[in-house]
Amino acid sequence: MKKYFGFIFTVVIFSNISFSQQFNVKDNYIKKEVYVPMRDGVKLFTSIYIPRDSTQNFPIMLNRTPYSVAPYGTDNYRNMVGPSQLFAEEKYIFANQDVRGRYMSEGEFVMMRPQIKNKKSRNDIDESSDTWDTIEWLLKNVSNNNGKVGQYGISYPGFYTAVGTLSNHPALIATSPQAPMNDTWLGDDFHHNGAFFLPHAFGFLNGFKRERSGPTQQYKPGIQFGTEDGYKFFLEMGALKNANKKYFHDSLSIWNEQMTHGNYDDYWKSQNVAAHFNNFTPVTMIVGGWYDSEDLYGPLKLYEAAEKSVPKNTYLVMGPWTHGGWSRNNGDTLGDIRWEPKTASWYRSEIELPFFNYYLKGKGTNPLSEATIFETGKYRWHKFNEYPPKESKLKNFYLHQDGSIKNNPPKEKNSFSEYVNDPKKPVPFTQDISMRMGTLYKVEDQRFVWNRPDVISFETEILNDDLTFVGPITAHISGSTSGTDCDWVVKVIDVYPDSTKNTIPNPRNAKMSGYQQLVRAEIMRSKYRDQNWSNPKPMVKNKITKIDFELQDIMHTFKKGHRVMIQIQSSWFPIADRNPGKFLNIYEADDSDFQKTTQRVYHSAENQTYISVRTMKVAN
Ligand code: PG9
Repeated sequence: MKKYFGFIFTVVIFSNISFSQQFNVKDNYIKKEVYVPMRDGVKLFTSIYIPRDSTQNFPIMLNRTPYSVAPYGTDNYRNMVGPSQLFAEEKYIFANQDVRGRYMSEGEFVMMRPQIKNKKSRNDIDESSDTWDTIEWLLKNVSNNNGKVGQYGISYPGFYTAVGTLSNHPALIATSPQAPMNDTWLGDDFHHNGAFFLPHAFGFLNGFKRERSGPTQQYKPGIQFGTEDGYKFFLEMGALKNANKKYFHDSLSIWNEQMTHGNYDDYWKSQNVAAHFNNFTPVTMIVGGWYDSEDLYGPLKLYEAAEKSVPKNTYLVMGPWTHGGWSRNNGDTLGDIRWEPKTASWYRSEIELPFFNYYLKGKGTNPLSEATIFETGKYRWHKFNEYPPKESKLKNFYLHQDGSIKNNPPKEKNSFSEYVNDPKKPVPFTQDISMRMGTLYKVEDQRFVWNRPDVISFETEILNDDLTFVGPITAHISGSTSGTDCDWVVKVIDVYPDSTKNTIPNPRNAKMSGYQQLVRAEIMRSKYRDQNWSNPKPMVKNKITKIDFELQDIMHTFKKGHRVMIQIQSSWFPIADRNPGKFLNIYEADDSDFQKTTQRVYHSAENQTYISVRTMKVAN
């Protein structure tokens, strides 16, 4: 089956499925707390909710987390157990576990603990072996289980689900890694193409990775920054090495550790999950959100990896969601943008629950097609038998001297656009005043930067027809810099017609006339341009150089009457740390290393700059 169904299923009919009244977990479940022994003797704290109904056997839903299984105490119940309230109502056994070294579990915590391929002794443990040992114990010790286990988790727990899948325990029938982190140097969380995602790493590590002397229900809080203005705070902090000097004072070992691994060395490579994500036995539904600012790379790359060896076991669901947005709310809005279908509630009732019910309870039918993909712009679901869909065709969109974007390459000689990047006045990534990376920037109106002198913009003619992009976008830059390193940020933007009237109110009362909605953006550090991530290489000053890099996938329709815009800039602050414009180890750079550079983007016959992306006709 390799064909697009041509089937747009109306979610609207399902969209009114509202949550039933808050379900009372305590009335329906008995809670137990146990220490589950691992093969090396370390015991992991596990809290288990078992249906009070003892007339049937139930499958076990396992969730392994570094974020705590709180509340602790057998009399203290969670308000919600399982991926959604629907699971609690359906009746499953829920086993939630603090992973090794976190909260009430024993042992040592390791960030994204590397997989051990050939385990030789009982002390060769990884998260797959901990998953296996946990499942073994649960099957033997929890009464009323039906011998079938499912595992799920979002983000970090999504990572544990992905590596749990690799345990290949025969009772682990179905798993769902949701927004799983795959590689936090190449594209998830901490870095994108080697550029350091500063507020995200700074805020997360400060809060998350505090030391403990043994099992604990609570960690010491991170330091307080005393401001909500991230742009100002990080600009005043200056060079990265000032973070420890000014704020952490050696209290955050993980920060110091990461600062010594600037390049993609074995430290990062050993954490990559996709390299192992093959030949597994559970049926796996990978879930991701188009608007996920943390882990969009993870689900897409794990799907790609799994498709090479176990295509029959793997399904993909991509919706218009922020990080984990499918597990809460309705999924019908982000920032200034609104759409009709309530995609998250639909996913929970029509995809997630039926998927696990089918595989773990033998109930109903499998609700999945190979790929269940949401098209933003037109805001509707599609089912594909292949992702990216086979009938999509690669097309190039070239930048031209007159500021246009055309499908034909330019003919001019020696044509370029030039701008100066000043690391002391970096281009902001958002208008939001926040210490966090947040998620609103994913669809934010780019008019707040488009006419800055350090941002260059190109746009198509008004579209005569809908134009749908699907799959990854690749940026091909012919560029030069007056320094020995610089960043390239490419943003793909949907420009609304000037005549657009606000028909639905949005929270900021933003005017949608001429709105420049960000659709996808990515950063690339020139020194990694050969994608030899472990061995960066300086730019030769003012030499035209080819820089190719992937922007993460989309499925977006630029509607008739809209335009496609591309903006290029060399800073994107503070979401990504600043490039000093000099080839050096940025983690050791001094404030005085940061210098202005002049970048040129060529759009000539010999040196073209363009994006390539699959486009397809989608039936209306
Ligand atoms: N994506 C998350 C994260 C993991 C590790 C570091 C930083 C963030 C998470 O939400 O689990």
